[in-house]
Amino acid sequence: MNTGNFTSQVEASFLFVFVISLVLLIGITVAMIYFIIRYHHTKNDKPKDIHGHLGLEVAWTVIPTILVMGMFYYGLVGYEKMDEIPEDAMKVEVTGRMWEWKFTYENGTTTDTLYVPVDQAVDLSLNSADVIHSFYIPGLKIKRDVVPGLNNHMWFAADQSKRYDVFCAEYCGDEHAYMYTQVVALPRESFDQWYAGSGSAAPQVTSADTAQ
Ligand SMILES: [Cu+2]
Repeated sequence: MNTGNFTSQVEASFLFVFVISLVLLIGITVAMIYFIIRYHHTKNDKPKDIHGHLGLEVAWTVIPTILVMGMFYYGLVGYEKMDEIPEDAMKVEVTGRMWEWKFTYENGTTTDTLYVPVDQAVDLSLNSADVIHSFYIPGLKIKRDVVPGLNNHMWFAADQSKRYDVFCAEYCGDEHAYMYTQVVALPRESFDQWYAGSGSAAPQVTSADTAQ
């Protein structure tokens, strides 16, 4: 189930790394157990010295290099997409401070919950008023540091009308754990209505689920 434009790509990268790790874990464990039994001192009283094996050394250099380059490739491709903000993206200023988030829209409206239309690219301009925070939307599989003096950008498009949790993912003091808000993705008409009459009661999503 997709909920954001990066979800399937991030999940595929995680699965790729996970499968490689699992195969290695099982392979190493099985080899270790086999060696313990096969080369037990009761069966082999005189150990031989081995002065290297070219074939093995090439294999254990080349194979991990290919695997790590594969992981790097997946990560790089995903990172590049996250860096290419579409021209028609809706711009929102995000300000993090101890211990709350504030959103400022192009018409000057400010909120403490982020309202966006469904299927709309949203360009978040991330600024901090004090220390380092990190803007994290697990349901959309995106996260970026919010650093004082550094204007980072991050974008997404939510493809379902839902509430998405937002956490601060960089420890920033006593109430870091409460630095929580939500992204509410609204059908286009509901969003436009709210945006036109901004300041009026906050809109509700029809579905009560919160994406995890
Ligand atoms: Cu924080």
